[in-house]
Amino acid sequence: MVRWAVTPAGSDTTPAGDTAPRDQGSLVALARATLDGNWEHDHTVPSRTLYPHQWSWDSAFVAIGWAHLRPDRAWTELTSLFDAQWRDGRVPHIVFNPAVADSAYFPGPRFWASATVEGAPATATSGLVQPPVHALAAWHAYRRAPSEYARAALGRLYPRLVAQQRYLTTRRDVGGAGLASIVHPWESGLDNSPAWDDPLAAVPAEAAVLRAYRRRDIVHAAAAHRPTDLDYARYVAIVTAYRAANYRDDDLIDRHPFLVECPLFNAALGAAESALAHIAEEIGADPGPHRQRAARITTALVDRLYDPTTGTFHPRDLRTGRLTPARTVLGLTPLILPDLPPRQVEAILVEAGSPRFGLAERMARPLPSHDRTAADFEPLRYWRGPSWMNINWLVRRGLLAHGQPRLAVGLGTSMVELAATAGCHEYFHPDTGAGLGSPAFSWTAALLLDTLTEDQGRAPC
Ligand code: 2M8
Repeated sequence: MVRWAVTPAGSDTTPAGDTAPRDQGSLVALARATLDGNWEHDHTVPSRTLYPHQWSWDSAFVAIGWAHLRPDRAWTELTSLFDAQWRDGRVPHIVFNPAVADSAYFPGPRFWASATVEGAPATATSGLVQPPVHALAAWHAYRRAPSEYARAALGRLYPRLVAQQRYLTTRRDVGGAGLASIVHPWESGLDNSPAWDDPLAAVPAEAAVLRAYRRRDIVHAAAAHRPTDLDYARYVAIVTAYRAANYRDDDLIDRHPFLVECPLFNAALGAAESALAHIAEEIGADPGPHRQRAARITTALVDRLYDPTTGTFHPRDLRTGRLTPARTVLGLTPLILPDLPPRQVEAILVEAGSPRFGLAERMARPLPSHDRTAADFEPLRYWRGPSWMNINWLVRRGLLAHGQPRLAVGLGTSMVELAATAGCHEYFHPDTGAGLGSPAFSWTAALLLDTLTEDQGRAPC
């Protein structure tokens, strides 16, 4: 069990008025209450207010948390998500709950109009995807709570995970170099990251477009923490272009306004193949092709997205052919690839340990989402500075995979302290640790549980 020094009550890191729990038992209880409160018959909503449907990569992280409390729900969560998989293999980034009003979230099911598209499921969904962390999560959840029931569920999920990979590695290989492209910042999961500023600025749009719609996010969260109206107008313009072509992926290079190879998305793609190799072995399938694909993706990621002059990974904008300049936390995430070459592992450790991110054996706060020293670092605006539990959890897995248990302990301790002090918020002020966004956020609870209850120095599954 992890031991950590909880910040004493009344210290300057305690947000005013917060009644945060202080010991391991009450932290587990808080995480359980958060997940229970967000459970919705066959899935977990990220947040009751801001995100009242099922989100793709949220469900993957959440399944890891359920594996600690109710393994049956871990498998129900992943199964309900994959029940909405499209015929081409894409796993939609949102699965809409028909019992929730269309107006509860923007853009809602009417906007996406998936029912009119051939190959879409009966349930309304978006047409985009999110980072494919599901195989990694399924394997992790299985290792946390193995059973006959879990093995059978894993076996049923396997062909669907394989189909998801096939979609991403074929139809989305727009650059033709073995990496998947994202077609919208929402597909990155780090929607508002400075990494997308340049490619997004090239998308024609006017904030006035939004007069035709009603943003729901700024009803539930401070507008100063969320993307601007102009960003949202561009988000809408990109979806409108993709939807007009029935979410098809052929000829994207000739017609789509946003096409980027993202380091996190592709690191997840490669790590998924490594996880699928483990799953295949467990259920009696052939792990060989997964291992080969994992190696190919890692090589392509290093060739295409590693910049030796900055010593970190950057997204590549396929519209210009250039790497985007911002040094965001995305650059650290290829560490989750088990076969990342030592040179890039070392470079990531240097970048992570620099004042930009502050990774250390003893660290006050987890990694921020953007370079702390950058002029456009914004500690309150989502994905432009605040700390997030899921990204820290992924980097921590990478540290364990690459033989850095002491750094993993430092990072894990800072993650647990953050939630022990502020609660299960969506994200956190990277300096004060104050909770931001939704106050009862599912993946924060799930990954807090996972970090809290594991032996921090142990090698990863
Ligand atoms: C955020 O994204 C949605 C759009 O998908 C939004 O801003 O409305 C992101 O943080 C994303 O990574 C996350 O999956 C989603 C739900 O938690 O919220």
